[in-house]
Amino acid sequence: MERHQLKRSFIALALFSQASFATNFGVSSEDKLGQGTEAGLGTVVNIPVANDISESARDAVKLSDGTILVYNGTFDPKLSVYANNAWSDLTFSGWSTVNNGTYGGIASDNRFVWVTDMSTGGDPDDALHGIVQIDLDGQMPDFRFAEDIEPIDLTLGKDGLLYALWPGGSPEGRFVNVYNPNDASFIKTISLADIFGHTGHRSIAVDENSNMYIADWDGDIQMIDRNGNVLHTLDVGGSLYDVDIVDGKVIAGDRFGDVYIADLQLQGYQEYAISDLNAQFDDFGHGVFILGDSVDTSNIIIDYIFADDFE
Ligand SMILES: [Ca+2]
Ligand SMILES: [Ca+2]
Repeated sequence: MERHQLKRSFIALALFSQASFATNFGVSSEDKLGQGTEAGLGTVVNIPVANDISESARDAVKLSDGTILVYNGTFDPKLSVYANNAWSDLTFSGWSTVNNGTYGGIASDNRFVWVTDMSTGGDPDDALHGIVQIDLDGQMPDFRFAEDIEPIDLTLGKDGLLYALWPGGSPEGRFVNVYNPNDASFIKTISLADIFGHTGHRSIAVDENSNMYIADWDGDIQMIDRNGNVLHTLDVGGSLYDVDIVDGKVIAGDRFGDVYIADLQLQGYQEYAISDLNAQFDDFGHGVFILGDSVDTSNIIIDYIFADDFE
């Protein structure tokens, strides 16, 4: 091998090993969006306060074109859309959540957006609850479904199904309802109470094999398969706000400004304070939501998944 070829393969190796340690991820915390890697959240933007009464931004999801959607508020939230360095807002009558810091979930397949909706006071419509679907293309009327539950988090699984964690209250999140996002039809209920007992759960993420990752206030991330078998438990210690599968990692945020990045088998994790990753975040630490990814469901055949997995 000639010298320039050697040099080139050395550079390629160096780039590869650097890439293998970098996780691309983002957070929503302190009414800011931060994006970057474990080496630093180099991009931070302020989320506009959506209402006259200050309501904090909650969870957020990133579309494949880089557009970011934020569950922005509590009793009268906006769907705040960040694209081309500019913000715009959408909303839906009666959309609201109980004001617990960890509540509020959002997911998207790049066209439709799903958000959790709970029963709250205020306008008469605010008592309505379930899952709200919003069409970013504005072609299909936005609507509410799953009106028999009050979800505190939801996720579009990498398997193409929509999972909602419910109810609120204490202990919260004892059940997961599964829906077909193509037609909002109900598929099944999974009882976390049957698996873990009478204990609370705060957030859910789901991989392409329908394995569920459940994040808890006591600091556990639990991996369970579609039949309810507990595969792994990882105790990261923090009071967890949110969990997502991003860039091939399980990433959770906690109550005090920390992010936990684990492998998909939950064999180990690294902990980062977001204030160390960018000084615009407060050293004191505030609740951290993980910026989830949209899921392209166009090549996923839902009928096949439930013929196999949900009988
Ligand atoms: Ca409501
Ligand atoms: Ca999230």
